[in-house]
Amino acid sequence: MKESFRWYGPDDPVSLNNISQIGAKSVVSALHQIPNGLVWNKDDIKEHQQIIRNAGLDWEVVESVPVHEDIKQRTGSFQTYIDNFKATLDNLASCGIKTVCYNFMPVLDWTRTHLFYPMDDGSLALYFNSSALAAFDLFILKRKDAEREYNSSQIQKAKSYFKKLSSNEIETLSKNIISGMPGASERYTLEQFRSQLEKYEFLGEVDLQEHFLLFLEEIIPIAESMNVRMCVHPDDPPYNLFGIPRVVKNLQDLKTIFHRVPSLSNGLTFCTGSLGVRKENDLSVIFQKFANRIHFLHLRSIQWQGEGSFFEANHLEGDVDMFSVVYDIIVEEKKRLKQGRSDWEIPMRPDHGHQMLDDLNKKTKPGYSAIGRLRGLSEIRGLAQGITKTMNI
Ligand code: DNO
Repeated sequence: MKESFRWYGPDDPVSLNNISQIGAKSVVSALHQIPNGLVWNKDDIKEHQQIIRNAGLDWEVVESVPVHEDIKQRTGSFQTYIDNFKATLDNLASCGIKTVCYNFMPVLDWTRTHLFYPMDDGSLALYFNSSALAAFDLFILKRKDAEREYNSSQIQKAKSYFKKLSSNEIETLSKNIISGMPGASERYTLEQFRSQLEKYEFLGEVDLQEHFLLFLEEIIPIAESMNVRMCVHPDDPPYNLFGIPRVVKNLQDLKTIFHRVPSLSNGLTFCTGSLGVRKENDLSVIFQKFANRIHFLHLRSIQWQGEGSFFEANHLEGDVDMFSVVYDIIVEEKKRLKQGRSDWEIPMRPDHGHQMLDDLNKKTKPGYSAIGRLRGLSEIRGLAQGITKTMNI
């Protein structure tokens, strides 16, 4: 695996020098300052790339080029945004950056309800509590017809959850959900969020999936012609939220996506912490099935809490079998090496980490503090070395 680390740009409290000391070889980054939908021009890309190079690192993967809402809804200026997306890929490729992560989650990118959930050892984790989400949906956002989405026991639990919240907690919960996550390209007020959701009133799962496939049919041939490896990030969490569908959540969704557009440029970001939230998602089966098109790895674990709730566990703990995941990855890399594939070494980043030790006293990006990710990367590095040295293939 090519050990990589996410860097949010010059304002990131975790510096490029920190990343070098952590031992990562390359950087995962994006031009977060450019509004969603606009073309990333070559000068801006080169400037960012140069900053990374000056620190002795490489900008290996883009995470993410955001997909504009108009493309997902196939309304308004969607064609212009698709053309802009293609132009951005072209500019990235001409600067030598050829692995591009993106997602097709409607309205919200990744979602958590709590950003500082205390663990027994005093570190803080990211947490998704389904009753908190329902409480927000039903009693704070007060979305029209929201109660249709939940059964009576879920509504009851949401009600008691909501009753215990102070006004500060209500504010924090709302902020976490609609404008709290690092890397998300959209931030909303309650009002804006409501009206975004309303736009999906007449869009079902089949429609959204078709919009995604049509997008891929346009983008992938261009990517292929430039040797760009696109890798869709699974939905996080991998189920529908707020009554709107998600279409990159399980084996069946992935089969549909890769069946319709089979080019290897149509690839996957294998995110164990996202896919792992659905118990029926067998990570090993998914990995084997799409191994040759996995272009990027997000390694982290989650601990199921029942009814769709989970917290982010330490990388080698929780419900993701990290040993098997890393084993599968190393087998795939050896296979690619034998096949002479130049992309045999798959870029991997330790995804998220607990806020711990000195980082508890710092302002860090939720999930992206240095020490928790350093712990994750180091543990995975050791695991990978152990597996490689004892493997007989
Ligand atoms: C969270 C991330 C997501 C991811 C995008 C990919 O930590 O995994 O923000 O970057 O969803 O497009």
